Amino acid sequence: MQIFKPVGEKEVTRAIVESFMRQFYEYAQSDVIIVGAGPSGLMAGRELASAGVKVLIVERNNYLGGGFWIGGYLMNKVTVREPANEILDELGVPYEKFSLGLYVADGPHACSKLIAAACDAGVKFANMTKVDDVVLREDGRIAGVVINWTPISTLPREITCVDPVAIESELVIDATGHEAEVISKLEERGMIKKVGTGAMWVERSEDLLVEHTGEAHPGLIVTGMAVVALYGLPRMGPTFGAMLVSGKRAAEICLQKLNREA
Ligand code: 48H
Repeated sequence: MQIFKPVGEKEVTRAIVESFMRQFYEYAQSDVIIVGAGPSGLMAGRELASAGVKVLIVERNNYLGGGFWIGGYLMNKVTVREPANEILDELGVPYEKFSLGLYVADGPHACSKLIAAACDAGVKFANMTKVDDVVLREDGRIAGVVINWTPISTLPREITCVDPVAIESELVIDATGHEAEVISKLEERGMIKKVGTGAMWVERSEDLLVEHTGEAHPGLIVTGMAVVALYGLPRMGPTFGAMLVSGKRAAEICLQKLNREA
């Protein structure tokens, strides 16, 4: 019995290499590079790509979704506070009302729907790829990021010393969560000061996060928990509405800067 077409090994290899290289070549110049595929980065990517922007999300892990798979305390239920449930509606994520203004969804369902929405909108991904540094121009503006395969950073220098490569974009979004990794690269050069994540205060944190989402440095927009880490805002624990709303806000700011309509 032969169910499948007689296609051999070299064709499979060529299909992967050719398709990967074509995309990598094309996205070496993107409109917007988003660092981090957590909820804020995915949301920003989905909004931008829906508006016709060429978006690449760079993610150091193999899996996408960041902390959105798990709600808190290793339990896979995620919560959002009103009005972020409207974004769950938009994404087609089912949820239940727990109490006034608080909703609960299944982490895997919410996260996979958000990833699918980003893919459907046209976002491209470079996963297993770590941003190691930024590209800076003479006016201090960020013009791209320096990347390497994630496993390279885990190998001892005696075994490997592989130079990274750089990719360019008009704007970069730092969506790397608590670590605020892109911001940290500027901090290492004395160009910005990261205050560090504040103590938990759910009711204040989410509004403040959305309010502070924006351009932190010329060419660099910051979203999600990276905003909290940069400005020393209170944290919110396992509730994700602000990540989604902040991602949307970051996309709106990018669209204004790129002079495009949503
Ligand atoms: C490539 C990188 C790099 C790098 C990191 O942590 P995330 O889920 O981030 P957010 O901000 O979208 O969501 C935060 C949320 O998950 C959370 O932690 C909350 C709500 N906490 C509240 C609280 O009080 O603690 O995703 C960040 C992504 C991850 O997938 C990382 O692997 C990735 O960024 N990343 N990718 N290069 N240098 N650094």
